[in-house]
Amino acid sequence: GNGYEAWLQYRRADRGTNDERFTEYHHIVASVQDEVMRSAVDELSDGLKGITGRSVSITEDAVSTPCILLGIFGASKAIDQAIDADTARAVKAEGFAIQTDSLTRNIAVGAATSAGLLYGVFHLLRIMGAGGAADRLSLVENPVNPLRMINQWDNMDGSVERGYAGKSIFFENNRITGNLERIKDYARLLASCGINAIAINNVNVHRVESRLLTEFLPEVAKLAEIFRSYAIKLFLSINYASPMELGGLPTADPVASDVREWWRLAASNVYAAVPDFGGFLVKADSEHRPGPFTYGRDHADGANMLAEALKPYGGIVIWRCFVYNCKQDWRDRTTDRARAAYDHFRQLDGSFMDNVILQIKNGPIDFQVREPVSPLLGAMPRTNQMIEFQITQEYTGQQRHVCYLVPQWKEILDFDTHLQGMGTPVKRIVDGTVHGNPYSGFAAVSNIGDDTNWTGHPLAQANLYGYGRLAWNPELSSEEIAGEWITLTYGNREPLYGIIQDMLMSSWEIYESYTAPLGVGFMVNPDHHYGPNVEGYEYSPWGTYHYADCHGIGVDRTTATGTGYTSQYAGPNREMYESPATCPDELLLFFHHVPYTHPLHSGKTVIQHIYDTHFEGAERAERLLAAWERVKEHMDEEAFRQVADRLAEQAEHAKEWRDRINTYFFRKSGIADERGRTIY
Ligand code: BDP
Repeated sequence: GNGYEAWLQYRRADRGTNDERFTEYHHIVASVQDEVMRSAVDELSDGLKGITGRSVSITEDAVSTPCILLGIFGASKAIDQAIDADTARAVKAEGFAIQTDSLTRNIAVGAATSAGLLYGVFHLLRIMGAGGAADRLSLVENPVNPLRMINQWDNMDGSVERGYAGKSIFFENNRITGNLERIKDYARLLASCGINAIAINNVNVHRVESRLLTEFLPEVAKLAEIFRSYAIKLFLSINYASPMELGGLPTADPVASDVREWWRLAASNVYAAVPDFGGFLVKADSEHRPGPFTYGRDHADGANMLAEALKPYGGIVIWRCFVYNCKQDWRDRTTDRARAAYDHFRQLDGSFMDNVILQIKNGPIDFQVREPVSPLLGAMPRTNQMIEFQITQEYTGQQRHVCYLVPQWKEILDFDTHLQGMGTPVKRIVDGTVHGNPYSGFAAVSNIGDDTNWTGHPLAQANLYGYGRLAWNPELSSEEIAGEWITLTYGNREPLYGIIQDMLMSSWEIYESYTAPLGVGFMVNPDHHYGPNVEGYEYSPWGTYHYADCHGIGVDRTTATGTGYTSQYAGPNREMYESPATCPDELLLFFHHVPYTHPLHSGKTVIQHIYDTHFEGAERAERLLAAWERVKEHMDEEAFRQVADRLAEQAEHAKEWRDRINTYFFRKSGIADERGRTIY
């Protein structure tokens, strides 16, 4: 196939003997109450048609068994009879219960809301698609994270910032698209893996996108309507200087009364057009974007002013913490970009309104292949926080290279911050349980565009799917998520299933091995960030340095002799990172400047590690292509080709990475590869 249906193909399951049972189900019982329930019923009916190959009937009352019953607890008699009260009580707002009656074999999907019902239907279809057992279903699911959000970095000219899969599906020629079908299909994909919020425009808001808030509101309302029918709330990224740009005011100072009034009016207009509007996403005082600093105000002043405007309508402000000085000098080692978010925000704990959420990137720098966890996560007990991931592969191969990111996200979520003693992992902070926050969750930058297969690289679909699944339940394993995705997308026949599973599970490690070593980051071409360039960012003012010279490499971020960044972590982590003896190898150069001959825990020296990983990485990239060749006979030509072409490019490009990095360090250090391999 061309990849458009992604994981919603509703193909017949290949493995397992139970799937045949599902062909009995071609009768849905539901009384549709609203548009979300309409979506649930439509989806179930389409899905059943695909999976069973039979036509499906929908009635309000059960006319034959076995059937699939859908309903809201307390509103549907059939559901209240099918699902006992204790089970029903365990289902929260967006959750659901699924139960098979052993006598009638009826499957009941019950929920407290239509959103829950929609998720329940997608879950049932996932089970059916994977050949699960229809006759024994008995489960309750509730999402772990309240906010499960997608950020589009789409511009109204149709381009997508850091987009690697074509143009925007939302905008073209400085207007909102008329192709609403595609947006509906996107909403289906998102809802099917549990996403419940989306910001449709780039965090870098240009003049034209500011007008989404004003003159484009009628079209925004149409998009909101589509997402609403899939239980997804729409947000807009706003420009902090809108009162000046759109309103002609002389200032955007958050304490100025006309500025406050401008935002109050803007909010009231948005809610008139979109009654369930989610709120604003804000990048302020970052990378040349306007913000409260211009007026000598802090970020709490800025965020609260917007929060006040949204409060009467239940809206929220999502305020990004990606704030740093992008004009830092590499010679000045007293400033450190890694420190910036914590230094700016930590002191403001307790001063944000309760409908403000701080959105914090997973690491302190910028979505590198490997970074420590941002020390700001969890460090503001009286402030709502959510984590921001990057699904789009800006620094992880730009959807030309395969890089399954779920294992990276899992490591971050499982990281123990020690903020409330041992056992305070990031996942418990961002789900709101550690500090009891009213708002919390996940956000991530989308990786889709108008390419037919959505993500350019077909295997990159696994990242979008995996992000949603992980936001729903961070306890799912990377293997489980990959397994679901492979089964739903390609089926679960061997050897195909096992080959793709191995490729995905090894891909992050492979990518890391031939790119910037040991957590030092960057070493990419400036601006577009694709491909190797060891000194591309070394002497420009972005705060992204590795300080390599003829003696050694790495950034001294210790408290004893470096930038003091390590002091932003709680005790045990601070100690672990402070000393090269306890710092994990994979982050050594993020925290320490060491000689090339420094021995790692692995027993290798830093320089030999660089050589070995780069030779191995390039070889392993080549083996990915060889592995893919073995699935050729098990899938159609187009699906095979799309991946094969990219893997060929990756294998070539990995060699370029290997040679650039190895040569650079060979020349700098003058130390030969102990295995005598050729370094160009
Ligand atoms: C960086 C991107 C840049 C974004 C920025 C952000 O290179 O395009 O605008 O992050 O997150 O990763 O605001």
